[in-house]
Amino acid sequence: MRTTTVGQIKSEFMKEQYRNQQSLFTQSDLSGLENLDYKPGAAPYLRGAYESMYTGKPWTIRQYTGFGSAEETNRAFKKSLSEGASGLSVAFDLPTHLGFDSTDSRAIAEVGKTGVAIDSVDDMKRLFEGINLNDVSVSMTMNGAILPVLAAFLVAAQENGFNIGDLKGTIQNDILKEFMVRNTWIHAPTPSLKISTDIIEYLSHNAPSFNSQSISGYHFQEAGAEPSLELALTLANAKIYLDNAQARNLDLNTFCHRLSFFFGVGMNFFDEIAKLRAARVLWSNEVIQRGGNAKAARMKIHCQTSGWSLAEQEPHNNLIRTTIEAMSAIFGGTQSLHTNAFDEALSIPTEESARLALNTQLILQEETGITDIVDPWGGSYFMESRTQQIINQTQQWLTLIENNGGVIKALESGWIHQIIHQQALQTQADIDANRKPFIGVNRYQSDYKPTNIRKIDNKAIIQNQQKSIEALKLKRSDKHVTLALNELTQAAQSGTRNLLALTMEAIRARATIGECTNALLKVWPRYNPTVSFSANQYGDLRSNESEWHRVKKKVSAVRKHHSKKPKILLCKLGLDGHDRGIKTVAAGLSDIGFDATLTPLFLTPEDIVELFLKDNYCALGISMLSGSHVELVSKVANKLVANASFTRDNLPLFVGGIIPHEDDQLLKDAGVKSIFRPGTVIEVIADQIVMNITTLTNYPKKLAII
Ligand code: MLC
Ligand code: 5AD
Repeated sequence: MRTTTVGQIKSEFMKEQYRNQQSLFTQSDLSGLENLDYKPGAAPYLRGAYESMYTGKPWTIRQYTGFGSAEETNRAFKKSLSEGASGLSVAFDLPTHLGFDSTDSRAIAEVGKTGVAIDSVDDMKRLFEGINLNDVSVSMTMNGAILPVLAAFLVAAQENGFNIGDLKGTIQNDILKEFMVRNTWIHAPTPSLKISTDIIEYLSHNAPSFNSQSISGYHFQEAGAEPSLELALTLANAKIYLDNAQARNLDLNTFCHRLSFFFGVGMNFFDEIAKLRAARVLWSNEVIQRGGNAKAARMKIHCQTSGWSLAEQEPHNNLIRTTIEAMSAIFGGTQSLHTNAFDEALSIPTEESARLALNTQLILQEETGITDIVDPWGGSYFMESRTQQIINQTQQWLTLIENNGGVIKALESGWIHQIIHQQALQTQADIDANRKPFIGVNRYQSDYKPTNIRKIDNKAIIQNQQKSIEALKLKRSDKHVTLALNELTQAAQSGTRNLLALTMEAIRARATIGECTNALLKVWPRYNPTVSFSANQYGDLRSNESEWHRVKKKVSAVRKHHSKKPKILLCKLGLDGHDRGIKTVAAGLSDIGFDATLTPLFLTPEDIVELFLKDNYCALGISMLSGSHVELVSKVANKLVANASFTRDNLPLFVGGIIPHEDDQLLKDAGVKSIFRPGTVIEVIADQIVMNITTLTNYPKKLAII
């Protein structure tokens, strides 16, 4: 079973890709389905979590927002609320996610870039200054540094006069999917799961209106999973969380209704609606089978339109994609929704693109009449049978996960990574081969480039964070902080006390997020798994194409010259763990003839240079999605030029990812030879690399011109 490939699974589970096999559905497709008798607001909630659905209360418009400093993000929150948003959602920067203070040398390049920088409870107070937390619910996407960040939120709320018993909101607290795809873990899985259960326990006792988890499928979809696999992995993880909470003797009917869910909604219009309907049924059945009541069994969902489905090419097309995806989420009965900005594939949103994204929801909510009807797809021959099909497919995936040892074993063995990666490769091959339509990317291309994108210059932010940390340290009692941090370390060691309660005391004493993390790292060091990719699948899917073969021959000519495959080192750099792209590139380059090595995540420029110089690599490829490419890639280039026999001109350095065009020159000046943006097909990448390495080094003329 362990060797199951996507090819096998495809024949079992997946419909013919991108086209429905059956085009007409009739009453006969409903035969045997129980679905038709289900009522909205009643278990198993097929037709919606609430009886009145949007006629009682429309979905919450909740836009994921965060950049720069707490003050800047606070202004963006207030703007969003004044423009019609009905909830808030915090995007933290990568250093905060990984428990580094903004002053840490590993953090500096990424402070405030893809989210807001939070170092302490004082930053958290600035983040929510002037916002009434009794009225507005706040979601926080936090999993790695969850203890100090959630503690800072709770203590900030208390110090601002709110009773934590009244707070409404959600903390993501879904660590398993971090290990599977999102990659902002800090400690190993076992201690991380203890932390997660501590949070459920603390919140269910002290903040009963706060959702203690947002169990996520979104990131599986972004990493490549199709809808039923996304759903299966989400439910498999949710069941582990239930097991752990129940093993702690928490009462299902006390905590379970505060476990919420989060799904991605991509361009697979009908299946996304069916997926949300199927999700509610499967969860309800699971909870009721464990003895939960109807309230505990009600699945509540947040959705986000898919970032991956958006293109860098002709970005205004993304407004249309996002609108269609938002409609799937709404028809599926989501409780809360984030719609992506159209410039997603270029940078984080500008004021203009953020406003358009929000307006997309306002228009759907207020102009279309969509909110007047509860579950408008209910009873549709097609939708009901598709929902049942997704239920069946999801159950088959769940069985397959069990056959691979259950979710934890399948995670540790790499099976889960592999299955998702293989689906990503399938999709990429189909786009690259123009089998899966992607307007403006593989057909109807144009040269249009937008100019106005948000750039974060974080020098001033870093200085401010430094000053705030200094001010915080001046006014605190170091003795008190040390005592609180020691207590945290001891509690991690003993495993018997609730870590959130203790972290709140350290945070209240003005320990920083980094200091709290370090106190735990003494017991549970940073986790560092290897990353792998699948060979042969992508190449097999492209094997009929002439362009693929043309470039493969070129790589082969280089191989013959060296009597071995050209070695390429591929890596992510810094704290960014979004590795779908680099894994796809590694698989593709390997299949086209390179000897590709993929490094573990979270390497510093120093680490990368050391690895590169250790072996006989002919090229270095770096994937950057965090907006820190200029700082971090330049450091790599400078070190290579300083330490080895490279000049800027002959550095075999390549960069891929979200790179604004205006940064091209800076990167080229540093020594980067080619920049590959989302949507670049593998053979173009391979061709460029071969062309560059054969002209850069002393190759015979014949090779340089192939
Ligand atoms: C709602 N209510 C109703 C009703 N509709 N009551 C009667 N009839 C109706 N029709 C009541 C609910 O019971 C609830 O009360 C209250 O109104 C609020 O409704 P809700 O449905 O709970 O909505 P909300 O508060 O918005 O909560 C939605 C949620 C929550 C449960 C899904 O967990 C949430 O907001 N999640 C957001 C997660 C998020 O934004 N994540 C961003 C991830 S970005 P009561 O009393 O029952 O509470 C990311 C990207 C990355 O992760 O970085 O990788
Ligand atoms: N602001 C707005 N949206 C963001 N995303 C990530 N960071 C931000 C941010 N700071 C969104 C993107 C991405 C998804 C993970 O979350 O849509 O695809």
